[in-house]
Amino acid sequence: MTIKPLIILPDPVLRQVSKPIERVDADLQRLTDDMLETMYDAPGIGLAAIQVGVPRRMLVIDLSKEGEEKQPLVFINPEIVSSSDDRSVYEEGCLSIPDYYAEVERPAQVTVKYLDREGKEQSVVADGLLATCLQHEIDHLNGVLFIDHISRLKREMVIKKFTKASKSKAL
Ligand code: GNR
Ligand code: NI
Repeated sequence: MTIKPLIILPDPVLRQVSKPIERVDADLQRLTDDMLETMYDAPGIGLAAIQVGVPRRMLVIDLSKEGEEKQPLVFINPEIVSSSDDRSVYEEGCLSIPDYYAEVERPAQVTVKYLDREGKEQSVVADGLLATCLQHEIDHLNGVLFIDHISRLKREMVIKKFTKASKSKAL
């Protein structure tokens, strides 16, 4: 297993729309394991493949707390099939936008259809943090970041800050 480098704002890779997974095979299992290891190392509660530079529709989530048994979840080709009208607000962060947090309002409950790591069709009715995290990760598959859900002024400030930082680090 390998910890992969994370793609950071403003890298345009984060704006790519990821393509569906065609085969759930050994290569995909390896990518899954690498993504889980990368997420645990960060640490984060979710990770989309595009955040490690792979434009494929898959994501991993683990909401278990430190010291508890790990609960890795794998979602391949996930699709939101329904969303509740009621909303909830969470303070979100993103491994691709380190050390920036902002409140985001999203549907409180979503039903998501997906393939599991064996390639079997599944669906989950998610609420609470799982609902928020699934929506955050599925946004990544569509090139959308949580800062796209905050005010334009705040978003432009964050992008400006990360653009400056990336220029000062470039060789
Ligand atoms: O680690 C993460 N925490 C988090 C907190 C609130 C809402 C969403 C998230 S996902 C984030 C990891 C990440 O960037 N996934 O794409
Ligand atoms: Ni993210």
